[in-house]
Amino acid sequence: MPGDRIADPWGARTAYGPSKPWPARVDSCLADGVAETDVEAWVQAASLLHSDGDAMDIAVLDGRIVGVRGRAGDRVNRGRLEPKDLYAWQANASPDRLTRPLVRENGRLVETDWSTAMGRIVARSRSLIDAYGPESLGFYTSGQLFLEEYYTLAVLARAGIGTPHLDGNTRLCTATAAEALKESFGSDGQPASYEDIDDADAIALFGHNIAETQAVQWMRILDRLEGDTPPRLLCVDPRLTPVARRATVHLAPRLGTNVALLNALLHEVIRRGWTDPGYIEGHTVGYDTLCEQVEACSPRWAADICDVPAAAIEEAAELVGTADRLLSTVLQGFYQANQATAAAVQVNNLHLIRGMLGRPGAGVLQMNGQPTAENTRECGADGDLPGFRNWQNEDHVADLARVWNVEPSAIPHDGPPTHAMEIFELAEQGSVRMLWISATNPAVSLPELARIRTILDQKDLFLVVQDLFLTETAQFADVVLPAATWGEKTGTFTNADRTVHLCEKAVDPPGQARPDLDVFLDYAARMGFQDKDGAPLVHWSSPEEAFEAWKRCSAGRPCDYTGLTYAKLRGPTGIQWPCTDHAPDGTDRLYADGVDWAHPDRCETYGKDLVSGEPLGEDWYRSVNPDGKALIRPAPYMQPKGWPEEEYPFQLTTGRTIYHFHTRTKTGRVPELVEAAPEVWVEVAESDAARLGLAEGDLVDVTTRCGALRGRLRKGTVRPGVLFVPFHYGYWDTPGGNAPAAGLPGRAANELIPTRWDPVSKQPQFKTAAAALTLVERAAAPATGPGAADSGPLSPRGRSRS
Ligand SMILES: Nc1nc2c(c(=O)[nH]1)N[C@H]1C(S)=C(S)[C@@H](COP(=O)(O)OP(=O)(O)OC[C@H]3O[C@@H](n4cnc5c(=O)[nH]c(N)nc54)[C@H](O)[C@@H]3O)O[C@H]1N2
Ligand SMILES: Nc1nc2c(c(=O)[nH]1)N[C@H]1C(S)=C(S)[C@@H](COP(=O)(O)OP(=O)(O)OC[C@H]3O[C@@H](n4cnc5c(=O)[nH]c(N)nc54)[C@H](O)[C@@H]3O)O[C@H]1N2
Ligand SMILES: [Mo]
Repeated sequence: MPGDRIADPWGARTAYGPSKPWPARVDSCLADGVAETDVEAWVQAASLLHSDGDAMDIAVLDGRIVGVRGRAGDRVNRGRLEPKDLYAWQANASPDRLTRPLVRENGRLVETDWSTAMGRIVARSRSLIDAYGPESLGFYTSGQLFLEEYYTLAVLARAGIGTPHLDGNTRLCTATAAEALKESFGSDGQPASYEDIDDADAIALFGHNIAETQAVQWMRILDRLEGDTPPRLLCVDPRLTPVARRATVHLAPRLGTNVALLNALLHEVIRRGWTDPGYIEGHTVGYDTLCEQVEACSPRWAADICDVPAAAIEEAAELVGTADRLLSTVLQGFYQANQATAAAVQVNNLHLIRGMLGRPGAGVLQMNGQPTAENTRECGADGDLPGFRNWQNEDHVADLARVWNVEPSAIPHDGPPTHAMEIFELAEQGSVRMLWISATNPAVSLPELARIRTILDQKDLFLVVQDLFLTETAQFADVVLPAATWGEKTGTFTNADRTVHLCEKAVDPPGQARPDLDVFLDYAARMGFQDKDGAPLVHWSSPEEAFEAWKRCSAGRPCDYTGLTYAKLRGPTGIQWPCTDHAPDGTDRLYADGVDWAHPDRCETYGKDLVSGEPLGEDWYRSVNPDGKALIRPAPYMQPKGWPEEEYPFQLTTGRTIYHFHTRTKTGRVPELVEAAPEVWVEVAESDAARLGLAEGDLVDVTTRCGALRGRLRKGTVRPGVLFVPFHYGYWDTPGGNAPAAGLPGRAANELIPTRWDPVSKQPQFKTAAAALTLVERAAAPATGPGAADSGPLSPRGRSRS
């Protein structure tokens, strides 16, 4: 095992100066008693526990996974791994993996064989399509499968069945990243590169706790901070995160006021003349409307709304306004908060008016969260059409129909794609009658869990769940399909800076578990989906063939994969798309010479109103942006719903710790990670705790209009008036536990979160609810914690936090 990477998650520094290559450092972790020389094979892979795409090799001995080692040559991590990567491979061998399909008989789930399980799904699909049409079927997938799997699912759902009800949990995760990119640049596609960290002289992190959520890129920032001419850091986060502790300027705004803050930053940048008039003139439209919008948004105006000193806002404006090479990153503190898309777009505006795009160190990363969320989006498993095609542009639909050899009318495109929150609503209302959930655990991760349980529990909803474990969600299923996972199947995926990695099969899956691709292929074959000439619609049978099929679909699109092959991806490093004959080594940055994909004939969307979310239409788009430049899209600040009130005086927010991934189906089965963060906790400001007479470690209840949660109190990391709860913890007695009984407090943060979403991206607002805090029981002893990651949990093992 490595040095204690629980207490020291980021490991030793390898300092470096600007524009130098980031030195390699190889991290590894092998099972106790196994030496590197014992390992029989090292199999190439990359991490599936965040969007970083850290490249690694899986160590195999006697047909078992016995550890991992970072790949020194890879552009993303140069050998480094973070704590979850180092330890979580152990979860593959959990004794409670699903090894056989299950079907519901007389109310109970019982083991069966694949043919029975798939037979039931096919019979139900056919009878529902006959009786109620294709729209009675819905699919809710993930940001954690492989590209080949999403593409296959998108083809079979859209052109095979013909349902518009297909979305990913990327709706909870990166819907706003995609939408913000579309609104500003006409198309999805990450502009910047991780290598911009090497060159930037200022890095601004907006609602992004990168230290805990993309810990390897934080190592890269830490290495810059320790080297010559370190970059200045701006952190915008209501909590004192590890990022905030290292920031040059930390702004801790009131929750949900991001747009007010950004408008004040834009106001100052314009007022002080820090703009790039040449770039604005040459590459953008809409600058004048922005100037009008932010004219009255002085730092003093925002100071009142955000409860941040005006002088600190001015300092932040100077930091971003005077940088020569500004890199910004945006994540869930924006995407899951009030006015998500409007706020994320203002960060794009900052870069557009400063001309900070497309060159080393200057760029914006509208981040992804999940490892493969980029692929859900580009393959069209997220509601949009594959290859960032515009569903409102008949030429784009016809082009897709050509690739699939179907009639354009076979691809549903007469309305906006159904988003996940709407799919659940349709299931609630009874019009979606079969819901197939793959690689996501909505009974813990969606808002308002009491409601989600009621939806999943409906007798008339035929529920299929494809997972590794009998999760909280799987317990409601009519059919449970046991899936193979990372290390047990082959496929590719793309990280947040467009780097494509190949992840190869290292060992066999347990029992009868099968790769998700095989399950989707089996379904397509049994359903007999055909193209317009009567040939099989899904005409591939292996991951590599699926990849080749996807390449054809991506050809000529922003996410062009035509220059990639599995053989090429077996090289020393992942490769960034677009990768073509013209750019055989991939493309480090998009938009080096202005924007490519915003032309009305090429764009992925004609834009939406940033307040109401209403589509603005082709005529509007053609009139404001006839030449296809980048769009500067202003937005007014709107006060969040769920603002504190007398009965619920706190603002609740939720998020992550470095030690766990999501609903802990993997990390909750790994001793090192469980021990580091065994239980849910509630963070409160020192001053609020003092006012309420609460001490560290006290057992408290958090309540909102939706429900209640019980956990131990932790003091000092959030701004006054805010509560923070990690969302990783599901039912009390996982695995296989029960939901909280009616009226009793649960353990999952989403018991507390109301159903509300951004009108533009439709991403749920997990980060603002009005809440109350009450004492249940005094702590028996002073609390302790691991102390390294400062927003870390209470731990029975750790040092005392003083
Ligand atoms: N260790 C770990 N890493 C992960 C994951 C994981 O589960 N565990 N999940 C991955 C996934 S899918 C995702 S999406 C990413 C998420 O990565 P992040 O977005 O970095 O993580 P979060 O903790 O959800 O939220 C980030 C910050 O938003 C702040 N915040 C809350 N409300 C507001 C607000 O109104 N304004 C501002 N400015 N900030 C606010 C919170 O205090 C929090 O520190 O992480 C990825 N990486
Ligand atoms: N309150 C609150 N709620 C949130 C968030 C928040 O910050 N606060 N964040 C949101 C975000 S950003 C996200 S991304 C979601 C995440 O929410 P979920 O996607 O529901 O969380 P996971 O636990 O990652 O669920 C993935 C499931 O897939 C299974 N799985 C893993 N690998 C495979 C595989 O190869 N095949 C199959 N078939 N199954 C597999 C796992 O066992 C697990 O059950 O949560 C969202 N919910
Ligand atoms: Mo996410």
